[in-house]
Amino acid sequence: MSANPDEQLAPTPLDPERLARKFPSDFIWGVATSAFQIEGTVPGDGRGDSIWDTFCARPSVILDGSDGREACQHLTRWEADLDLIASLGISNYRFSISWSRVQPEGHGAWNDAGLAFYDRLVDGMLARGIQPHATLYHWDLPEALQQLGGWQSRETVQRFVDYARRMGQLLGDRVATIATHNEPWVVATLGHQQGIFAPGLRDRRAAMQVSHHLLLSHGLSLSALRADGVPAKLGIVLNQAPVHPATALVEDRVKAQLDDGELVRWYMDPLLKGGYPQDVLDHLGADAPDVQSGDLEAIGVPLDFLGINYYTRNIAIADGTYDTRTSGLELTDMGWEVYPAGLTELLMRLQRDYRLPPVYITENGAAYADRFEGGAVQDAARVGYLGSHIQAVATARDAGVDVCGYFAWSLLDNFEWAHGYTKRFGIVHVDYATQARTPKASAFWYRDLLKAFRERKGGIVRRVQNREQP
Ligand code: GCO
Repeated sequence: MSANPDEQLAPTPLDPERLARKFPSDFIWGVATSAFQIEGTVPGDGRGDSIWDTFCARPSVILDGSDGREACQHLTRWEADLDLIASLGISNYRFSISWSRVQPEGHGAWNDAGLAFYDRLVDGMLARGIQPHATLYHWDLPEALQQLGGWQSRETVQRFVDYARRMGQLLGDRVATIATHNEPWVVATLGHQQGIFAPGLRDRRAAMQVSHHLLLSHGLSLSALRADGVPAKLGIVLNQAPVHPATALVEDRVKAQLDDGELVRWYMDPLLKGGYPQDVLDHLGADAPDVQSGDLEAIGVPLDFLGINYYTRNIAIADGTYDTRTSGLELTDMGWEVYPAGLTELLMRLQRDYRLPPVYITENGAAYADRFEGGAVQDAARVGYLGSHIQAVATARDAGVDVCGYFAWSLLDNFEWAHGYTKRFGIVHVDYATQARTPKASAFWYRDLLKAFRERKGGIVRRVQNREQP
């Protein structure tokens, strides 16, 4: 039940004032980016290559043949970018650390210039009243570690723990949260099984071993950071979606169950239930990962928070592929269905099936073919997307799910992985020729929402009692 029953009669999710009142006063609003997608490089910055540099150099894997060398030049423009965040009234910023920038080979020597960059970045946020939320691994493994076997090798797990501890030492007392990994499913499945993301392997056995090593490195580094006394809240970020069968046919329903197992339960079960799902293990057979004794205990260490990235629902079809254009739903420029109800559905299902820690929506957003006209970008579709998904979060909260934060993806248009610079997810437009930043209408709408949130009266004060907030 909403505190203001009349609101349920007039659901206009785009009205900032009405929407703002649906959230408690301690709700966290932010915006997100990742290192490889925005930072770029400058000669002499000391950053080592990551697997994404190597991958981009392969012919035909990136849609526009681009790479991360320029990106948004955030490395040199970070102060103006933080000013921009502050000017929009956004008080939380989720960023990721490039491992090969701080430790070029992924083991051994540290790069002082890289350490100093994140040190200043975090201080720069705090000076502007922005809470930092760090992600340690957003897909950019140091290439030197890939040469030694990458995430297929158990050695990489220990390298990651060492890296995590160094970052804990450097930033752990100033950042609000530290997420170990961003979307391990993407790293394992798109990177090692489908081969469309770095490092570009097509080997299911490798992918599943990688998924286990990612989870193990999460658990071990989380325990190490805790033992080191790092005060930041510690967690992990998973990409999740409800999986719907394309038809009522039994084969599509069976496929949906398996897809859910691979996407959701494969990660949630070891983190929160102590083991991998049996149906997926059975399906994998000999491709199931080697799990050593003690691994599952290490992975299941309690989380301070769970980050969920949600973009769209998934459709399972036993034969062939699902064409989103047949759905009749509005599509984003990625061809993804706009399906906000899926976020509520997902959250309620997770709440039912797991003992959840506090949840943040760590990414949610949409690419549109924005037009820069008359010095502005009128991205009404993105406003609609964000508004309807924020409403979906409010609905899940009303149903009792402890969602305590929301981060829009993304602050800036940026390097969208295999799509290069052809897809624009930003609430701020980037002109790559000049690097000029122009807030889109969605940025102003988000600013207005946050302003209404800060100034609102008569909203819900606090639903979830007796819990420390990060
Ligand atoms: C993600 C990614 C982002 C993507 C976004 C849009 O974590 O999925 O973190 O890097 O840009 O999802 O595809």
